[in-house]
Amino acid sequence: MSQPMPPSAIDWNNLFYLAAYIALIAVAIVMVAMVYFVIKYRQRKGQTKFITPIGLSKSRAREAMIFASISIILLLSLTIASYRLTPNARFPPPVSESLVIKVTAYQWDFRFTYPNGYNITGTCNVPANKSIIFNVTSTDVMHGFGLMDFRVKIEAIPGRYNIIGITTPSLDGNSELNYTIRCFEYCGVGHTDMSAALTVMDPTAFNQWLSNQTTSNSTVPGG
Ligand SMILES: [Cu+2]
Repeated sequence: MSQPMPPSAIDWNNLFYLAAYIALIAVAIVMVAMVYFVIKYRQRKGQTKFITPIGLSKSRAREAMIFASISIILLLSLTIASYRLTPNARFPPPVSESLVIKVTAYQWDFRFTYPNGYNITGTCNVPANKSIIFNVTSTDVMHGFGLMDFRVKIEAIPGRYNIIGITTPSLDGNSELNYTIRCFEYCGVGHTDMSAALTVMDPTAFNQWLSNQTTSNSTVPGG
């Protein structure tokens, strides 16, 4: 069974394709006009080399204003649309409605700390259909915490916390879903292998798993 696409990825893809199509249409109009005018106004035999400059007529000025306005409206709309992406990774739902996981990046791994204090490296288990807030920091150098399947990425910086949110998809008949967490900041010789798994579980199974974990069987903190 194929893995369902996370909601944030669907929204992101739609916006990306919309922007790409608008850009393609704009490029096509410019290219066609350019070729047309190059042929139409090419230098003919016996013609003076330079065209005398002409003042901008009122109708030309109006045309220029209209085209500039269209561009401004299009670009502003895309900017607003990118902020209104739902769910927006930068503005996750409140902490009370989310599972908050602390992510500590270090050379060269990610450590995940759950609200009960349990921490683990390698795999981050999360429940399906839930808002997850990652509270991301680093203990040594700058790293990047990226979940490309969700189209989200945030810097992991020593001495500060950066927040990024995702909404996990429903399992859709799968027993679990697997995604890859990767470091996206060149952080030393181990950077290439700095990755972890994000496993989306059935919420009941997740709660059972988490309640079976205690701080004493946590993996030894590294870095
Ligand atoms: Cu790294």
